[in-house]
Amino acid sequence: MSEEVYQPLTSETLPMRLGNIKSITAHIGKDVQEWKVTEVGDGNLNLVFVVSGNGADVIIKQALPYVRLVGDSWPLPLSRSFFEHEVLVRQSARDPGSVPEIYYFDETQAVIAMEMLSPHTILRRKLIWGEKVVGLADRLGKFCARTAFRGSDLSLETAQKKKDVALFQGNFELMAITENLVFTDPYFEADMNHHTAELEPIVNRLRGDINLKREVQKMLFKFTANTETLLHGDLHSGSVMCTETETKVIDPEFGFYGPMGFDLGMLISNYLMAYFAQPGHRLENNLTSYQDWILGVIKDTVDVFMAEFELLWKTERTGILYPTSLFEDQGHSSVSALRDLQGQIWEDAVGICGIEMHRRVLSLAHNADFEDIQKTKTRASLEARNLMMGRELVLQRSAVGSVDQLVDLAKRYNSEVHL
Ligand code: SR1
Ligand code: MG
Repeated sequence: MSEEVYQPLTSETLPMRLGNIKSITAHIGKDVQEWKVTEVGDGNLNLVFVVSGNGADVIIKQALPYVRLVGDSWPLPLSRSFFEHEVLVRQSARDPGSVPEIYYFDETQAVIAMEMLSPHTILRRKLIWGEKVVGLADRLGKFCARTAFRGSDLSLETAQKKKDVALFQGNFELMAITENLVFTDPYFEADMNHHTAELEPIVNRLRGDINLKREVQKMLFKFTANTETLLHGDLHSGSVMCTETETKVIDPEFGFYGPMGFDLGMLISNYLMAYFAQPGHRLENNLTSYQDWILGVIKDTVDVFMAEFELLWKTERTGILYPTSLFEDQGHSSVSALRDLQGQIWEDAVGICGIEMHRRVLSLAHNADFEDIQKTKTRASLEARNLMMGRELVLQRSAVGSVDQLVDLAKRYNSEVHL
């Protein structure tokens, strides 16, 4: 008996290879002659096909055995597709409706078939175009809180949590990418790094800052050693799809167990980069109001996160941590313990936020928010504000005690000239 081998799909082979899978044809229709297949992947890693037929469209995502952004000189395991599917299942259970519906998964072929989100657009594009999304902060604040809480020892039984941590340690190649590209490469001249030439003086200053490197390493230690909860692992604005009123989270292949503030911090940093980049995308007359809207989204996201986390703390604390048997059942309030934990989550989120602001400008994978600004002098001056605020967030993360302080800092850096 021959073992099935992995083969990348093409637009031509896809109908023949997936045309007899009922959970897919139930959506597209059985007549593969009618299927129209378009490869739309523009991310860093995978093939993504939109398949249309007589029914609804379906997304087929297939992992490649290498990093698409770089080529086959950088191999990457297909198992990331398995982990992506595992995370999607958990996210869907922990925050129903937050992720696309999954129709089919094939581990050997590293294929996930899922709901086509239409007419959704990648959030990063909307932020560049100056479009608003109703309910964005509410949806993602709740998503971060529910997945953080319900994937942690506050909610899970000990065996369930430990087994799941053990399972996800297998996603180590993807964690290694984050360890290098996010936490390490920005702070020295790593091979694949690049940055806008005019930024050189700022880059030298950051890379010469030993305190900064030390504090980033402390955050990396948390990334590697703290298995607090199951995280999305790559929650930037390219991992979110929206209409004017609906928001969904996609692409959790970097899923890992880590600090509860990780997803929240990465999300905020991508809003901040969108905020700082705005002068490169629009004119003075609607610049300020759109920038204010982004800052409002950041504030509301954090407020929603904290409120939802508190609600879950009060209603769903069924795990091994802070059991009600030790607190409420003894007539003891657990509110101060909750506030301690929320403070720690916030501090971690602020630190991660600053680091992500650095890596998207200095490391390998940059953001279109800045990259789409053609005039390099303009781009560099905006990136400089972002880099310097990122530095302050990492170094002063324990002093940035609230989202209001973070928003005030953003306004200050947005008015400063660093280049
Ligand atoms: C080589 S992968 C580069 C980046 O793309 C992904 O979306 C992650 O953010 C990763 O760091
Ligand atoms: Mg991705």
